[in-house]
Amino acid sequence: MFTLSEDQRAIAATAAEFAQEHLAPNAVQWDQDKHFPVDVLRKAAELGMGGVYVREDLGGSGLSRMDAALIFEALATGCPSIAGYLSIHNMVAWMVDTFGNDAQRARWVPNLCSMQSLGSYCLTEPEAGSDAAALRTRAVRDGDHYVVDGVKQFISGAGTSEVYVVMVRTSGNGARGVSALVVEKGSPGLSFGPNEKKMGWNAQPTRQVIFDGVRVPVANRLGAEGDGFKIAMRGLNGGRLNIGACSLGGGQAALRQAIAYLETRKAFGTNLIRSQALRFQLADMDTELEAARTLLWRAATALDSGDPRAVELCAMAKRFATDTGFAVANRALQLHGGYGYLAEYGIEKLVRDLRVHQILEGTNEIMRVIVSRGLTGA
Ligand code: FAD
Ligand code: 2MC
Repeated sequence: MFTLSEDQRAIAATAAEFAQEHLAPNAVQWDQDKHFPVDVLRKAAELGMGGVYVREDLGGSGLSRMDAALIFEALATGCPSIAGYLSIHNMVAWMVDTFGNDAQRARWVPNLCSMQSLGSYCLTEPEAGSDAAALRTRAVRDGDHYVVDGVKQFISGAGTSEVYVVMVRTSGNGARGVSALVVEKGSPGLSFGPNEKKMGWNAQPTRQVIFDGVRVPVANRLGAEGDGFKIAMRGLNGGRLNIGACSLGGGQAALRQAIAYLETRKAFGTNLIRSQALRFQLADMDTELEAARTLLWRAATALDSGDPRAVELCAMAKRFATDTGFAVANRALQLHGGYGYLAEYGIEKLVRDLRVHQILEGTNEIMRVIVSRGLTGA
């Protein structure tokens, strides 16, 4: 577990190369322009990053969660916002691949893997975020269709995506009344709110997804009626690992940049890198990233092997890696002095991007809820 195979080193190197060539040089500009670079995402898909842990028969890469952790960390060294969207897209592709029947897989998986179709994951609602099982978007059966009404909030990629995996209420209250539907862009009655103005993650859109009497074929339901909540949660286990990995990548990039800066910045007659107080900070940043990475790899391996503690380990890793990545980036900003606060250095963007990782895919408080339930059973 602590030694990467030759294949894994090659996978990580390919993703890192892609990040340095296609993401890093543009990341600050995309953030400022709020530009969602779909063409670049499709280039990533050519390298197999549109369906990292999707089966190979329909174009997926058939890799493990551990491999995915390496890929998302490497991508995020170039831009956490783009790596974060790719993670969500991969979660959607995996859900369709895993819970879809043959016809559903054949219809959506190939285009998701090539990213000709982008995917969005629609769980959160204006009045149901952490308490996801309280969702109210309603799907009422009418012959061979469901009629869907409601609003999904904060949906990444919305408006651009073609494929929406939407958790809807098909019966009663609570988790067991939730089903998962695939809704295609262009369905009559489907519309999108304005692109939210955000602190970070500006290189991808976040919008409401609004359903007004949208007729969705029953054939678009993933799994059985009532399976939707568990499908959503199983998608999130891997999503949480990926987001943790994105935080490690962002933190690692910030650390590298801080070292390079201190090596050239002069004060009090010497280079700042010679200050032991500052070197100790770099040492702590490196140590904390390595500790978070070790836990993340442990959790990824647990998910790969079906370990009974996998859910709790993914939650621990998400909480710890996203807190660590943010703290490291924020310290890197401090080490840059006033220049860290300027947009052109890219450090303040990393801090803004990584901040939201502590909130989305389950807040870090909810990660503690999951871990503590595992401890006490309640
Ligand atoms: P609330 O649930 O209202 O929580 C408010 C505060 O109370 C938080 O600090 C929370 O941790 C705390 N809290 C709540 N319950 C408890 C508890 N039991 N114990 C302790 N503390 C608690 N969602 C999607 O479905 N798809 C997406 O693509 C998506 N993308 C997003 C992109 C962005 C940029 C953002 C900001 C959000 C995105 N989300 C998405 C939504 C995200 O998952 C939610 O914002 C998150 O789960 C929290 O829900 P909430 O905002 O309703 O906060
Ligand atoms: N993996 C597999 N199954 C899970 C699971 C997980 N991580 N979490 C819950 N389940 C199952 C659980 O075992 C139970 O099954 P059963 O009925 O067989 O007992 C069922 O799902 C219901 O679970 P709970 O009884 O634990 O449900 P509860 O309502 O208490 O809520 C909680 C659980 C708080 C953990 C869940 O609501 C949650 O994760 N909330 C956070 C929401 C969230 O993460 N949103 C992210 C949106 S996506 C996003 O932000 C993006 C950027 C894409």
